[in-house]
Amino acid sequence: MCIVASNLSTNWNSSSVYPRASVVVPCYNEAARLDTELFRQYIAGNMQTRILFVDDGSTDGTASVLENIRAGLECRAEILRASENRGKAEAVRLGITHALNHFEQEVAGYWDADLATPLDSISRFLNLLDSRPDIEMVFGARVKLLGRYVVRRSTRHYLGRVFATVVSQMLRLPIYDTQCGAKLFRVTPNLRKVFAEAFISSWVFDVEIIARYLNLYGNDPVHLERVIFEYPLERWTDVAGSKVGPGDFLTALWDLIKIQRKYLG
Ligand SMILES: Nc1nc2c(ncn2[C@@H]2O[C@H](COP(=O)(O)OP(=O)(O)O)[C@@H](O)[C@H]2O)c(=O)[nH]1
Ligand SMILES: [Mg+2]
Repeated sequence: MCIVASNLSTNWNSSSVYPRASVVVPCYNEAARLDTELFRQYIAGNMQTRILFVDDGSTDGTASVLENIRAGLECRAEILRASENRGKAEAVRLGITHALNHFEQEVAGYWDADLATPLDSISRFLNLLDSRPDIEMVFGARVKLLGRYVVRRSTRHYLGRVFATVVSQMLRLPIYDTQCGAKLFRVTPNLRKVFAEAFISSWVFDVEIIARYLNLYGNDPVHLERVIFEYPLERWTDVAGSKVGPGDFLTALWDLIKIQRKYLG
């Protein structure tokens, strides 16, 4: 049995198969941050989306929190487990490849478990992909504009801006925010190729994804510029309890060097 709310948000074309999107939520030791009610409300009320939680070796109560979220909503909530922790990049890759191998969907992507980007942005991204067939991927962008609620600690904001500037120079792509944990992709043969092999970077695999697309587009950044839509989020909050520490900034820069050598050299 699957509980379904009556006020379904189905802006999407209702003639298609449901769920039309699979969204991977990587979860590592997230028992304290997972919001059971918000996830349950979203899954119950949105027939267009399947949520795939990926828990690789959490040592806290993540497994039971995920079971509670899924109870009664099994048709649109999956839990994938791996006994060994392999990092966010591999967890996301596991979830996306599972979705591509087991389900039919038009869109696949990933969303951080702390809901720094609220789940209701998923339908905004989906509507955008629906209205813009030329776009292949929608990335959340944390832009502090008036009238939006984007709250980020200033150190992370400035480190993030430095990082984003380096990345956009490296990719020759005027991208504003590569690191937001809210991204959806149209399911295409290229998406399968991009997620086929393990990433060489752990925290900046988002950049590696873009570099892989760039290779598939004949290293033509202009082509890539036409198919990526950066969506300025209405709401983004820097949720406490991040697993990224100050030392990870240096690891991230080292990962960029590895990406440059492997894909952009
Ligand atoms: N499955 C899995 N998820 C991870 C791992 N490391 C981080 N994550 C998830 O990645 C997302 C972002 O993590 P977070 O610590 O909030 O990073 P930040 O928002 O970039 O500071 C969350 O959903 C985490 O649970 C991991 O090793 N395995
Ligand atoms: Mg976070």
